[in-house]
Amino acid sequence: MTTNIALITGATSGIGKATAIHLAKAGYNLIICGRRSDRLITVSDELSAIGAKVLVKVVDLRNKIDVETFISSLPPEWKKIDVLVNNAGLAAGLSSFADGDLEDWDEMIDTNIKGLLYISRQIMPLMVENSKGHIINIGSIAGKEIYPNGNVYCGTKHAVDALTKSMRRELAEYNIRVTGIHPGAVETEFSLVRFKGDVERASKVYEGFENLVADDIAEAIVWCISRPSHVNINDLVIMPTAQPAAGFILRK
Ligand code: NDP
Ligand code: 8X3
Repeated sequence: MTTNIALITGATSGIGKATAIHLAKAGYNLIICGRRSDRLITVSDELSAIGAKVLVKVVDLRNKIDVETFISSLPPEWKKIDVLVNNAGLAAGLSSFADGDLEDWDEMIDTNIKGLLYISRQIMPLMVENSKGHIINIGSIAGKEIYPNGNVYCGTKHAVDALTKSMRRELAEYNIRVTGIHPGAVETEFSLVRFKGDVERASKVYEGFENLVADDIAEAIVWCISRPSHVNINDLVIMPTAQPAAGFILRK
């Protein structure tokens, strides 16, 4: 029996890394990518120790030529991708529109929307050819609601939500499942990235309440893909109990 293959974008930290570990434990072989090569090697070693075969690729998803080369140059045995987890993404800054940094806007739009599209465009034909597959798009509560100064990040995640619905509508006839996962606050490197390395500001985001951890989301992803093939989990919104709405956290 052949082993299933999952490709996870942004597997160098946080939700992507946790998902890679959970999928390795579930018996998957993994293609992992991200920009930080040292991190990819560390994660790869961890996955190999669990028993998974691993293919590592350093790639910036904003570069459509590199994304195309990455997938077209995969060895044939790695092209039968069963699961694509579109996880790579970021928030950059937390400012009003009037104070917004255009570089931040470009980075979020280019990564969260265009990067997700570039890699999906390469993998969908492979899944269509196999008449099976499962695409998991990591959206956010910021793709369901908005919060003060979330503006462009919220816009990119609303776009992910719309793209997820469009993919599901279009790919069902090829037996390809599509799931949107929309977390609230998960303690990862997310806030450190958003606040550009300001450790104190980033750690304050998670003070005084019990945030989600990356394993919470990874477990949900494994649950979605392990449902029987006639069952598609369309959409999961997963929140800390203390965060009943976007941008609203009950802190002690
Ligand atoms: P992390 O910052 O820990 O992880 C983000 C991952 O995305 C890293 O592996 C990073 O890898 C990768 N990445 C970012 N930009 C690029 C790029 N241009 N090309 C390739 N890879 C890239 O944050 P999270 O784990 O929290 O974030 C994962 C996803 O979850 C994101 O889409 C985020 O928007 C979403 N999310 C997060 C929430 C949270 O509260 N943490 C809540 C809701 C959704 P590298 O830097 O090595 O390239
Ligand atoms: C991030 C969700 O609520 O931390 O996508 O902004 S939140």
